[in-house]
Amino acid sequence: RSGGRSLPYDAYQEFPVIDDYLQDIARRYPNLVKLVTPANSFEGRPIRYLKISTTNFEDTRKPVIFLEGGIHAREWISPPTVTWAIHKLVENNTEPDLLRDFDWILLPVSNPDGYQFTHTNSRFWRKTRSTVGQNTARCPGVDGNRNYDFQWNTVGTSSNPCSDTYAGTAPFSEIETRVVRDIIHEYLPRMKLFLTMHSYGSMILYPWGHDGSLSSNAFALHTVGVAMAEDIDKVSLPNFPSYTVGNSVLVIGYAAAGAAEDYAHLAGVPLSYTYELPGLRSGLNGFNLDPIYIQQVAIETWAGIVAGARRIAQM
Ligand code: ING
Ligand code: ZN
Repeated sequence: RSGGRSLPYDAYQEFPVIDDYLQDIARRYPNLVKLVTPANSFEGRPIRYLKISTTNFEDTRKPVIFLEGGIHAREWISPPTVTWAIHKLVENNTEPDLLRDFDWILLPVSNPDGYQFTHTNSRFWRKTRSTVGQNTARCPGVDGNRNYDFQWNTVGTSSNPCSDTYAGTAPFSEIETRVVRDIIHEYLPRMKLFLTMHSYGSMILYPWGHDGSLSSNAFALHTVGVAMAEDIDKVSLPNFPSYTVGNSVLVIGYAAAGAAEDYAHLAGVPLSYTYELPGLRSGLNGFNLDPIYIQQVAIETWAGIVAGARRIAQM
């Protein structure tokens, strides 16, 4: 376990190590950090997030920024970008305005069962690990990013439980997506920025992801998206591709209904994005970003988050 020390960023960590880190941070910084465990996963692991606020989280009218990672189990570079945000807000704060001006919700591993399964059993597992309804022991799991209740199971999804994009038996059939849904609704209308961290492709995607149309807030979504991408590219490496910003369907090339990005935006979060973090290789190898790059991606992604936050402050 992390035992009072900062999480290592030279290797991908198993779920219990990340979970111990969250508990440890909450113990070490009780005036700044509150640990919340709203539910356990299908297999009984704690789904935890941190609420970070210099004042009483529930009393302030500060805008809330919500970072979520690890819904897709194999996208290993996702959780460290969220834990690095914790590190930069709490353990090594060099941007005091970000605590002065915002409250933060940080959920590094929303799908702990799938994430741990990729460490112990099957590296390229994507979904949850639930076995209810259609999900049998033969074909467990639901695609968390197809399980939200907006245009559910209409496009880019499958009704076959063996598929990697299985939408589930019903919207929000998964506890892992209900947890994210409940956070969004609890902190609206204060929640101004929602980022769901995926890999890979070096893209910043915004709604609508189910049909490629633009939301009424598209101008702000694009402007803030470009600001985030520019600040990432400024501190990125020469061998990393630069970020592409745009509507999800236009940029990634396929439509998908029931995604977190669309649901958060529909619910009322004005700035809702899917980050596709760098992969550097093609096919499944893209999910195996060399661990020498974990810290680099964490640092540059934090630059993007900072840019997004500071744009909110100006809005
Ligand atoms: N990518 C996202 C996915 O769930 C996405 C991309 C998001 C497409 C939202 C459409 C809408 O397929 C990854 N890497 O999972
Ligand atoms: Zn993903």
